[in-house]
Amino acid sequence: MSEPSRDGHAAADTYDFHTIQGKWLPVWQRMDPFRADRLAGDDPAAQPDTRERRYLLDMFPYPSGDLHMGHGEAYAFGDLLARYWFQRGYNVLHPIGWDAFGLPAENAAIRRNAHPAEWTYANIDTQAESFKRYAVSFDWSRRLQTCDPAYYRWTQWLFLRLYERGLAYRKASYVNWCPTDQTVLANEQVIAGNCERCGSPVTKRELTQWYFKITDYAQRLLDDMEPLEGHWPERVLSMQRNWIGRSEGAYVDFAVEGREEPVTVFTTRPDTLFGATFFVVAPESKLAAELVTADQREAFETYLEEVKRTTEIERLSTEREKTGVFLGVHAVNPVNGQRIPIYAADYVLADYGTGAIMAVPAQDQRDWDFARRYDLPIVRTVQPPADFEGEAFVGDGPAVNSANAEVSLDGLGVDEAKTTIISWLESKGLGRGAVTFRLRDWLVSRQRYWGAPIPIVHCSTCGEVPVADEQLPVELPDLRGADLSPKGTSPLAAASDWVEVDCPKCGGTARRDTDTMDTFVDSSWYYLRYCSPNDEERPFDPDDVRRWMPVDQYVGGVEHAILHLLYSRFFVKVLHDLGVLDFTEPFKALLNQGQVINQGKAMSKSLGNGVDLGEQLAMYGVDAIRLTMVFAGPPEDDIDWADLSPAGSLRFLQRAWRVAGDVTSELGADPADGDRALRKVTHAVIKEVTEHVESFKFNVAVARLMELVNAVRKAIDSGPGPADPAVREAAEALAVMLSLVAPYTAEDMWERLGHEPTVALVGWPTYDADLAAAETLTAVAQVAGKLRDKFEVSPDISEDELRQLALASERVQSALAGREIRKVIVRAPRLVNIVPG
Ligand code: ANZ
Ligand code: ZN
Repeated sequence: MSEPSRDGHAAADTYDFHTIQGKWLPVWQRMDPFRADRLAGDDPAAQPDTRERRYLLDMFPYPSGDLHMGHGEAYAFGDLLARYWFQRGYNVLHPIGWDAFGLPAENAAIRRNAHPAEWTYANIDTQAESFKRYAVSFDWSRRLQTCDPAYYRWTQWLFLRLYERGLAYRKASYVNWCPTDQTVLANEQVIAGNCERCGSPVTKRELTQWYFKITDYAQRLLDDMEPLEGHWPERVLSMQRNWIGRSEGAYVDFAVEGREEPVTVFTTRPDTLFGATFFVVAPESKLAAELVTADQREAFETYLEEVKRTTEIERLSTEREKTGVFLGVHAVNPVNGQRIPIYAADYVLADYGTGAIMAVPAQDQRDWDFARRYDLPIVRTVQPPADFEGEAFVGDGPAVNSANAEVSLDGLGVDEAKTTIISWLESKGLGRGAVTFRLRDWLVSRQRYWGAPIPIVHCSTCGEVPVADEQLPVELPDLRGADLSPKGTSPLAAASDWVEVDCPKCGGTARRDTDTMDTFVDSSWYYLRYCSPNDEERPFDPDDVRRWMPVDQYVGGVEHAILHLLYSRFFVKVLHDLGVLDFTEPFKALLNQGQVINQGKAMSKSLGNGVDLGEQLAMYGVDAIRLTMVFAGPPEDDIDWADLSPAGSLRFLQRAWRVAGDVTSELGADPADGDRALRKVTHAVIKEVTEHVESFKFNVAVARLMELVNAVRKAIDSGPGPADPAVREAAEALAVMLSLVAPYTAEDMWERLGHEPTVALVGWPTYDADLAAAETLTAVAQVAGKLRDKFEVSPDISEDELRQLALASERVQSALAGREIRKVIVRAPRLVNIVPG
């Protein structure tokens, strides 16, 4: 059945990945082995697949072209885990779909003068073919595309559910605006002050936009992270925490001269109230416009124009010189009655806290800088230590200068001073303890074409009227040939036939909302749709969702650490509150893969260091590329393609494949009769690979497989020979374990070993604990030649380890009785002799 393995292999014994790929891909396609519920009968309700379920979710791709190296890596990891679960006999859900709406499709369509749908679906087809060739274990029957009306119908349905609960609403506000893409952006899409998509500096515009009220869920989004600890990367949890940005403090009311109602500020440091020497409001807030006196109006308006051109990042920077303008009015400090001037300054943001602050220059550096620039008084209310050299002192210390006739904070530490002043303010009705969050409501409307239309009709009589559920989907008008280029208003507005409708309520003339939803809305619930992708009655079947959700393991890039994960968590909580889900977190565990870089840098067109996945696959084959990705390092680390050797991976696969061909024992030969030394290696490797896969040390697992290949090779060539049943045992275990990373090679090995396809479902090899246990022997420790202690040690213990072990022994120490040690003689692995002085 097989040729000898020495030099000069026969042609039939040449490993050729092209042939192997061409041979197995169609076989698998016919077998369709990776369907969820595979063991269910024709009527799954009557005859369900009762195996334990596991849901492995890969972040679904954006169809921006063919798959790239980053995909190659991410899906190699996700597939490794899914295949491991298949081998363990779980009923695995491993679906795939496309996040298919969004700007890139629209921009590409404009460039090519084509319809976004054409570009999108063509890319999806390309990627789907590539995924199949890449042998990812997807359940293809569940494939979805968020731009399909059959999908976005339910995105719209979910919008309406949020709308009914008051969680989707419209408001006018200053919003992030990308001047290049001519669209608003969510805060989450502004990266370091620039548009996430195109990199242009983001400016502000006042617009009426749709929002999801994620702020209602801020505290729960924080609290519910607790069970995720240890299962999500700590860095992702902390990014979420920071983004939500919980602050404890107080609201304090300040009277303003010549104004009826007081102005409230939010402060995290109410203990510093006695040091508030001026007052600042956000320039673009309504309050600023109301407060400014006629004298100061012109200066104020000039300043406001300047501010609108500044990004949020610049505004908050502590480095930047502070600017502002006096508004001509004064506030009154409620604790000491002092008149303090009110400024508008851009370091105060309109949409955080109340958009107004009490400025305490002695304790806050930005206030300090401003006070210096505008020559305002600085009063210390926390005593810094004697050696303090900074300007504003933000540390703890006894309060000073902080007393009035009724309350004194002097001498108290920061925390105690806070509680004291908050109770005093509360008793006087001048303020109250409070918690705020940095998280803003999620701006979901976009003035672009390629997205799910917002299912609302605007009627001059009835106002906002939701489209009835039965009328969904509100399909995108075709707009073929229309001008989609960014104009600042939605291209949908130009489709007058589509826009003009009868009001669902009164029947009068009305207009459809012409905005589309942010694509993050589409991706906030796709993992639910996978559970029952073809349900035509509802977004998902609650029974199916109950069976599969929450996702057991989510795999994807850390670039989604905030937006996508936060939004998905929010959606699940809302749906939980609606009574449709019985859990509150969508993803039990998260694995972030690193990036594939090249020559130390992220791949980019301008650097010319791009590596093309398709070319790599053509050169080395799918298995060698997957193996290279997995072997490169821990999954979270970046991998530098320049440092890796796909050719080396290919050689390893050849060696493994030849081993399978060399086996000459009968199928089913009893391994118990085989060579014990090889069996020990095989079982130890199975044990370790199992542990490494479960703890995501995939690279180490691969290293163990390499060790196993070497051991069988040796056994074939110079050990017990190819007919020994232990050689078959090793080769079979190798094929099964290798199927997680190199499915084609493994399948071909399996056939060479005399089996039927598919190796992917034969079951994970088990190990015999006795065989897997490392061999130990007994080492002795002597003191002055007398036996004092014994240890069980590994045969390859080092001299150093053995010495340490002996010296740490209590018996040895008591035999030494405090005497000095003159000499330690170590003969690893069996003997240590300690000679006292
Ligand atoms: C007085 C004070 C004294 C403050 C002091 C800090 C230190 P976090 O922790 O980020 O929530 N603040 C409030 N609203 C603001 C806004 N709209 N724009 C810019 N800054 C604003 O910070 C809350 C603190 O940031 C508040 O506490 C306020 O300054 C400022 F020694 O009030 B503080
Ligand atoms: Zn109406």
